[in-house]
Amino acid sequence: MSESMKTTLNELCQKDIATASDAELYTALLKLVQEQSQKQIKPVTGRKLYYISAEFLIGKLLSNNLINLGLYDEVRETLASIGKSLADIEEQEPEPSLGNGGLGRLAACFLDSLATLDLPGDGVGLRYHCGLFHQNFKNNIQNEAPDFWLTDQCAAKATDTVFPVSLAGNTYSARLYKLPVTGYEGRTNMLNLFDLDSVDESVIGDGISFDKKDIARNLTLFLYPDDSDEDGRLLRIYQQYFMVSAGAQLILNECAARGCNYHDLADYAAIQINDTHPSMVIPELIRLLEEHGISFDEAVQIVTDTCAYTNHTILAEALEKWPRHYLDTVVPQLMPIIEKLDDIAKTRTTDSSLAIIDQNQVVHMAHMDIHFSHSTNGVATLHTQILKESELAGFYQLYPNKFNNKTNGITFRRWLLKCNPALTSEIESLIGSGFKKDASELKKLLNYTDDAEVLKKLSCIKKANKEALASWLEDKQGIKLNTNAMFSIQSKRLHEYKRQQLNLLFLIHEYLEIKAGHTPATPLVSIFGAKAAPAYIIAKDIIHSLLTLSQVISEDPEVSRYLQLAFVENYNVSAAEKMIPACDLSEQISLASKEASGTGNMKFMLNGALTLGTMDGANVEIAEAVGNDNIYIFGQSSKQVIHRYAAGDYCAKDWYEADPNLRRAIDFLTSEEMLKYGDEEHLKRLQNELINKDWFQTLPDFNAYVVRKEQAMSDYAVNPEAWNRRTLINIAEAGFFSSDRTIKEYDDDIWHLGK
Ligand code: T68
Repeated sequence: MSESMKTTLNELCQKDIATASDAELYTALLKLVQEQSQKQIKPVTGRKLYYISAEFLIGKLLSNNLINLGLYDEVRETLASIGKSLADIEEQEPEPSLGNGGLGRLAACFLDSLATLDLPGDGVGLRYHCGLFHQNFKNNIQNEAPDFWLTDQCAAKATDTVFPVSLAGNTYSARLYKLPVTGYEGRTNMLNLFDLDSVDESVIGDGISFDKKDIARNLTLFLYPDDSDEDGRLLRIYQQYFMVSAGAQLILNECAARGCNYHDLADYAAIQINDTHPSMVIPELIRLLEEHGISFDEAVQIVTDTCAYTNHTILAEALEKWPRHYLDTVVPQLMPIIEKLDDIAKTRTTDSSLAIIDQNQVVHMAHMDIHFSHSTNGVATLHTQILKESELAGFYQLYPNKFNNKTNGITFRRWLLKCNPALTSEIESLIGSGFKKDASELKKLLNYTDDAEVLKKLSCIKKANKEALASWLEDKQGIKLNTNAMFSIQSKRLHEYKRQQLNLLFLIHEYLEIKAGHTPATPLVSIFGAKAAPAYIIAKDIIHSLLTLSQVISEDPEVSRYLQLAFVENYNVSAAEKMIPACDLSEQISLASKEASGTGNMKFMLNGALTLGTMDGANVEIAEAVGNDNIYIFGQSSKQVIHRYAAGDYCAKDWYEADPNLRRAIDFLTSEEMLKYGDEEHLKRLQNELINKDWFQTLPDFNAYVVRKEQAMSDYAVNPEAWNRRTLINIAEAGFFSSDRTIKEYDDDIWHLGK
């Protein structure tokens, strides 16, 4: 215990901390973090990054900030000395869920790495009043409830800075909120979030529906409002423009304050456009520069030199395109500029498929980004290659030098130091603490692959993490897990391309095998965490089928001795921090070519899980790093998949009819056992989808998946020491997947910050 920390906390609490409540201690720690992070703020010289993103999935901040500020151990020990637990105090913090999944979490990891690497780089986004919905299960069905996370104590503080933003001809005031972002032994940057004072949380009833037309009261109420109707889509555009207009004004003001005369904007600012949601920053900046007296042609050049674009998907339906009349309604001031940009684009190419505004008067946001920014990057080697060769081939021919790859990464501070302290201190005892700032040092662990004691220690840490997950899940959902089993985990957004349905079919297969007397090599606990978009019907059917199967299994003692299926309710960053360290087998089973990168795959690897995956996204690079003996790869290659789509002759029913195991598993969806706990409409719809459509080619990969997973289960059971060795190799080779490496690459190739 440190006396000086105790004195500091007593002062911040204005009482003896021994008598303080968890809430009072939480407030005191927030103040401590605030004071210390202020000290790390540094003046900006040269180029500063503005990472504009509709999502920043930052998760809880208290412990992470304490780690980054070097205060964590001291605070934890001081509190422990008076019988208080930092983990309990952390429960006071509402979780900011300002993102859907990988894209938003990547933005948060990037902010951590920027500050850690002492690079000047701020985030720009929206201060949503409700983050991603809160998920709960009733009758094996997902329900959604609003997630109010803003409290008086929220670390994002209102400032006096407001910017006028014109939406559909009416002017609104965007207020700036600032949330400090601490780096590990680095600097403090800012996450700048904009909001409208008039937004009114009381308009939300008990559901998540609301009047999407009432912009003044609703604009920033929800992250990613349901866009299954036109009002929802318009609201998304209102949000996006509000964000980029206020963001662009902030950027111009900050640069001007540092001496920029706008002509030289690109020397002061680098703007990274995170997917197409912030794309309107391009015409908006041009508009603002023109207001400052700069000619249109010069403004176009300045903006191109300043902006860069990251693509996160090849799913055509996720590449935003808006009917032009939407933009005419919401941002009439931008349409003349977008038209002029489209005219310029047409002078550069005769290929009409590269137009910004197509013949049907649809505006393609990604096209505007590629034509009028200086860099377009994909997020894993395979993804970038597919962009170049197929999805964006026309653009690649036109601008070969703009295209580059930046394989994603994760911050090791949150995804190792914070979430797996036992593994962190074991690594530290073996190779020192250099890996915390230079992740490539993890390779030094390769010296211990034959050290039986180290391997044993790794498996003890894993076991303890499984116990911790089990006890958390028991408290939370009353589920008792067998911690002697192998833990396989698939946690990510629910989407057909991610293929939770393939895992479902495997579990049904296993269930039926056990019923037929074929017991598996090891007991298996299969854990899921996933939210489905509220309007995504088949995704909700998949959740329903998994929950129903879970009940079928748990009610059957003959099976549940060998097999358990647990679905973690309301999967979020905090849940991930508990699940990932407890995992043996990381399920990364997307249809090859569809997962741009994945970042969960990296988190599991870093925490000593082996990957069971397709050759998709960053799995390809994980396989390269660890070698084929230390990963379980299965399924069609991206080339085969792309070929099958191009041929247009995939017929799921043929596969269903040809493979008796597959047929048996799919038929089981509507069996008596399932119908006992499940809803026929949901189960039938999924069954029908799998037999008659299966757009993401689950069936052709079923057999290979079963074979590989059973192989993994047998390896795990038969030779635990060999398994532990392979987990060590995975940890040792994870260094490449640090977001510090990713950020260095962005800086070296695209941003050149501080220069
Ligand atoms: C993900 N994309 C990719 N999109 O799917 C994943 N939100 O492979 C990749 O690792 C990750 O980005 C980071 O690059 C998303 O998470 C969204 O969440 C999304 C899409 C549309 C609208 C809003």
